[in-house]
Amino acid sequence: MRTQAFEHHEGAGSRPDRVVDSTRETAGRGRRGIPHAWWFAGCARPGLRVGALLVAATVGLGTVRAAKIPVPNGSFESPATEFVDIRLDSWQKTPKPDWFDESGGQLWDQLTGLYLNLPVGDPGRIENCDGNQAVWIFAVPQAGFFQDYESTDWSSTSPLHAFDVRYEAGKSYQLTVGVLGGGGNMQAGASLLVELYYRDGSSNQVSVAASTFVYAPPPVPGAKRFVDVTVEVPTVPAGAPWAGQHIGIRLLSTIDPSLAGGFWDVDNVRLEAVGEPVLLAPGFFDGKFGFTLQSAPGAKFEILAASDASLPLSNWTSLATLTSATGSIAFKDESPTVDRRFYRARQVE
Ligand SMILES: [Ca+2]
Repeated sequence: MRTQAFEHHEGAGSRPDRVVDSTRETAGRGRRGIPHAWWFAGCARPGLRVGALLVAATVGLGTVRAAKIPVPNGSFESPATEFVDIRLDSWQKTPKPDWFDESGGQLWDQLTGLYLNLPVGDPGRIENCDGNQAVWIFAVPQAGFFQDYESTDWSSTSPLHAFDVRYEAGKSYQLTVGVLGGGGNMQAGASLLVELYYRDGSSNQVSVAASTFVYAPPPVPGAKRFVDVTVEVPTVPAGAPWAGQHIGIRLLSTIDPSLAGGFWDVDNVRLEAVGEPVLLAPGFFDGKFGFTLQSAPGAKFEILAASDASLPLSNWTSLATLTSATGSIAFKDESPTVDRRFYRARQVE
């Protein structure tokens, strides 16, 4: 007798659900961590199918349901400048490669820096600049900067330990960066890497996920606007090498040397985490079926039920709306017991 099953289900939201768990075995065999009442109920009701628990994560990355993670100086507003400044607070510049020759007067340190956006009415103004300032990155191979727990900036030679955020198992992440190409007669095909990484045991920066933005001149020159480039890290498995490691963000010119020239404008580095909602510990409690909903703290869910899991969402019955203040909240179905019922938790806020 299969008494409980967790199934995979395609959600109605902007991304597919995850497999929550595989089918489990017969009740009455005793499983650690399952309330005794559940096993008693299961044995006492031979033939009862408790159906399936589904997680319909209608939450999508980048929606308001994601938790924002502050990135120190993510908008490049510091230090404040009235024109330009090659000092970047909180970000460590990539080291000068041996092949870069500073004898011509251009220093590696000058390939990145921040600037004050131009005033309203100036054709060079970037319309959707976040705050007052943004940065430039010259389209030279390996020019760029990064930030993690161990990184430094111009003001320090020792790690700042300011960006103290780790990849947490069960969560997914999205990095978003505003990028504008074309500065200084940049050539088509110039590329910029936007990356999330972690440091391995030897302190090497190991990529977890990355996007490469390739410049293509607009067919019709228009107002200057940043375009959001996103990098998504899928739900972190507990056994992933980056689970529990500090998050690192890197912006790097990956241009082919033959295309070198011009510069990128970059602004508004944003990082968000989404806690994967899961339904746990199903069982009968005082004769009523219930389970625990685990999610990101503060998330609000609607609990829905149906006799047929294939029914469209609009045909499911709403049982309750729960706000999970701590990230873990119990639910018990108080409605009359039925032979078979499917449940899903839909995040609504
Ligand atoms: Ca800014």
